[in-house]
Amino acid sequence: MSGTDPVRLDHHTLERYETAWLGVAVVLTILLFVGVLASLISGTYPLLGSGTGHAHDAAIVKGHVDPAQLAATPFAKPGLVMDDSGKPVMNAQGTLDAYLVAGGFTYQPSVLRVPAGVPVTLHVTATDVVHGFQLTGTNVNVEILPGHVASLTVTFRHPGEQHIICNEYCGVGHHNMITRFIVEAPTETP
Ligand SMILES: [Cu+2]
Repeated sequence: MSGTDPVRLDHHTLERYETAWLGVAVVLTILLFVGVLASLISGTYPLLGSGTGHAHDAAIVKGHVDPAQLAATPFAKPGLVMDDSGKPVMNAQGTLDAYLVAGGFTYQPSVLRVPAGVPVTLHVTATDVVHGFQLTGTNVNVEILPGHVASLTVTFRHPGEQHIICNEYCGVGHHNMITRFIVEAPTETP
């Protein structure tokens, strides 16, 4: 007996190790499949934003909206949220809200008038496929998914015209997807 002899495992011990490690591999494989299936079923995606606190936001839950039920949401009236007299409604955070819908190779509204110098929170969703939403010449650039609401706040500093374009190929009318933002100088001081 010398201490330098390599340890030799007998046949039965080797088989036990093999079985044990095979079991570990099987468990890991099952966990992987369960994880993938669970994320597919629960629809786990990163959220870009949730509701704004407006009462009519009830149909938008944690940045999700049913594309087939947009009529029950503020997306039914795309554009700035207005009061009954047609004036934009300032929310509790001191920003304006605008709702935009991408789909059918257009954005609605096709023209959005916003005041300069006031933060505007844009809520954007898609009705059909994935679209892009890029404010040309700026770093405003988000991906719009059906069923999801991307919310981002933008302050237009200078009066003039800006364009939103779709930068994710969405079909034959992709190149027509454009919406204009007309930034208006602040009108009056109360
Ligand atoms: Cu497109």
